[in-house]
Amino acid sequence: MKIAAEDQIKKKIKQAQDAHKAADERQSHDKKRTSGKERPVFQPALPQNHKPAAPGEYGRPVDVPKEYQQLSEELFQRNHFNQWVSDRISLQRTLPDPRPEMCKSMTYPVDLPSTSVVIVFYNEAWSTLMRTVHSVLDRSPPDLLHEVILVDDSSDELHQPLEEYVRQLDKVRLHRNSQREGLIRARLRGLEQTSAPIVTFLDAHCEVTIGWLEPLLNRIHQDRTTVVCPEIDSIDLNNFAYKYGPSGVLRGTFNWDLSFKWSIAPTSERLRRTSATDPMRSPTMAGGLFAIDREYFLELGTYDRGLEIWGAENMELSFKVWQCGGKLEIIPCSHVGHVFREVQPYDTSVSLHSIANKNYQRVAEVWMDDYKKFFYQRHPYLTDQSFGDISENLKLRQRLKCRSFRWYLQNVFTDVILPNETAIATGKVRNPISNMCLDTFGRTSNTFLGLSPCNIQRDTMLFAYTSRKEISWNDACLDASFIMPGFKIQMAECHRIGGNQKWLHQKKDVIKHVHSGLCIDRGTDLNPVILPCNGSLTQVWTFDYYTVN
Ligand code: LR7
Ligand code: MN
Repeated sequence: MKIAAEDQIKKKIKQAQDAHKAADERQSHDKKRTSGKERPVFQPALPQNHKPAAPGEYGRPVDVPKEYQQLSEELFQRNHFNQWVSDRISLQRTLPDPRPEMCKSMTYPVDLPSTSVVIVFYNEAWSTLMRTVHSVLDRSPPDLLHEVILVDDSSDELHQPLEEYVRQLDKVRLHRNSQREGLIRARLRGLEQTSAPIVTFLDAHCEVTIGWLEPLLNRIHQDRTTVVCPEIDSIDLNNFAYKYGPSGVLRGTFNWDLSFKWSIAPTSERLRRTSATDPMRSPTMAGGLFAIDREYFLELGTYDRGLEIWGAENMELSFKVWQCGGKLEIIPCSHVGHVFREVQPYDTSVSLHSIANKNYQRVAEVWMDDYKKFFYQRHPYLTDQSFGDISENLKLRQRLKCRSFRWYLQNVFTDVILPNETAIATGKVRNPISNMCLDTFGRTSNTFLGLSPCNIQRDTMLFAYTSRKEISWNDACLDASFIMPGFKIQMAECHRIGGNQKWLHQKKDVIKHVHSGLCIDRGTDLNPVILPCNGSLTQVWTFDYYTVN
């Protein structure tokens, strides 16, 4: 998750928390609306041999003793989470109940449709994978869980005992891909083998919590064109603590490079919802954790099969669902934990970065109409890259009579901030004499701007110089609020009023801070600074692309 404007988010979370508490109290006085045949939420039994003091129980963090630190660090490199810790924790550990109070007394129709759960995995650690499976088996009402389909996307290690282990688990089946398909087509392989009316997808390092399933299925039962996501909590990648915040605060949006982003729901959405248990409409989904009516998914053409390995299928499905008449929601009464990794551990022949970018490009081309120009502004070097054949996708969009991207922005992602219509220059910002380039390192909120060698390929090095005379990276702008020579430049949320974020620049020339008249200098370490303009080559900068010369 982006750490942008963290303080602001925390403040807003607090406000929303208070509002929800008040709503909860109001509602609990209301009469509960139950229609004859209703079921309470399924109460899982404690596992046999449950040891309350064992490591990780109740979602507690697990520390690594000194003597195992080195081993645990080695294992960390394999999965990019602390496998040593995961291996210490029971596959059936207990968890806290992260739901809003009101969810606990909810009841659901007895005749909810059942679901198949599909979990795809590639080189996942055994303990995290199996903890995902056991949490599903233990915490789903037996009559609503039809089956669990595991799809091994041709992992390097076979987890040999997996077949045997799975055989003794009721309802669980294993399919092994003979070659690596990537998570998108692997999910479709899983889908082919499901037979329940609803399909629920999970990543292979999740833990579901009490009551997670009923509200998801119920919502689809009410309206089959609703695609639903649980609230996603965090399983700490270092100590496997189960962490959660308030529900119903964040929803999914995107950056213009099409990466997923959590955003505070706008006031309109908060007002539309009258209870803490009400579903929240979400412009996008994170991707890995959702339930969908099986037939409806097929009607939507499932995923674009041209998407490789990892990335963009979440945007594709989000745009498709909204634009083609469906809805996407986050259900506050359903909570699932996920191990958020900081990097993807996959070895691929070409960089994962370029694979994902091609995926994003396909999605932009099919769904975003003219707005794809904003995507290309963030990825100027993709303009002349091929993205394969998308004619089938375009036909599908026509056949389903899907609405425009403009409609989606006006009706769904209503709080979107469009980048400035005119970017004067885009791409990396290079200081030719040193061949160092500006780099945000993904940090956007009151942190220093950095520098990296220009030969590195990273989205965090792609800026736009706009007609507003801002130099921006997503919603963050170069900012010089301490205007003393030698001060480092900061990244701060773009405030759109010029001032300390206004810069003058021409091709192969200085970048001059309008307010102070100082120039960006590459400085002497890895942070550019502002200095009096002195004609030095350390103050010359050039963007990759200029729209006007
Ligand atoms: O080649 C592969 N084959 C696979 O089967 C690569 C991956 N996989 C499996 C992998 O083992 C895992 O179970 O696919 C699953 C997802 O891969 P992750 O865990 O590396 O993805 P992620 O959690 O980093 O990324 C999010 O975005 C992805 C974009 O393609 C997918 O949609 C992920 O499912 C999605 N994860 C979530 O939504 C969890 C919440 C994260 C947030 C925000
Ligand atoms: Mn994941």
